[in-house]
Amino acid sequence: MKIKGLIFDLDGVLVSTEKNHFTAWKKTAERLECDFTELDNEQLKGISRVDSLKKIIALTGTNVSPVEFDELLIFKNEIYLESIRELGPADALPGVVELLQQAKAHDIKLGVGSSSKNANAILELLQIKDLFDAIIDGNGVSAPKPDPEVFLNAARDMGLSAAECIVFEDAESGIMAAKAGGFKVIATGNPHVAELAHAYVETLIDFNLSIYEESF
Ligand code: B16
Ligand code: MG
Repeated sequence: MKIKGLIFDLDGVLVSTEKNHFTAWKKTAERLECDFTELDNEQLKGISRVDSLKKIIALTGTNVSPVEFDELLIFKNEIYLESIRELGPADALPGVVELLQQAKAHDIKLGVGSSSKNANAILELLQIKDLFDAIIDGNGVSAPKPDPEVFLNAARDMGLSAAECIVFEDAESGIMAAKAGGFKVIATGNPHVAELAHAYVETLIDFNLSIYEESF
């Protein structure tokens, strides 16, 4: 099948902000007297801010009021935004810019499908936003990953079907979302989820489109 579009998850695929999310969630969890670990954080990768906080609260076995819930969301996002303030073009993950430029040169459409409500700001900091034909983020869906909506909306905005696109993901929730939408998925950057996807590349430097066009 001729591949006409590439759709990228943001955090963990285009840029390595998962550590920033982890640190911000850890500080938020401390307010709930919860000892939040990197292993716990693995379950949050790719899922929305609201769903992430629900999972952390479930770890504590307690309840919080709706007002406190909203305060915790704001607290987490403020720490996160402060930590990514100095992100710049050099922070795009290895192979990202080269792959985007190669794809553009071959008239392949480019999309972003991210759960993050900060996606547009991060793409601007990386100075790659203008390369994308479609950007769907956490503000543009009614059902977050693992629902396929984010990727289906990206493909729709690129004027393509799911079968014509490849999705790049680093998280279980995103891989499940892409598969549910009928996309071929390449996992990258996270060997823990390699088995769940159709293929795995350690970094985008290792991705060669012609190989996948033949095998998919
Ligand atoms: P925000 P992705 C996801 O982005 C992150 O993986 C996840 O850790 C985060 O909780 C989620 O975005 C929401 O992010 O708080 O910035 O709206 O991997 O789908 O690009
Ligand atoms: Mg991700």
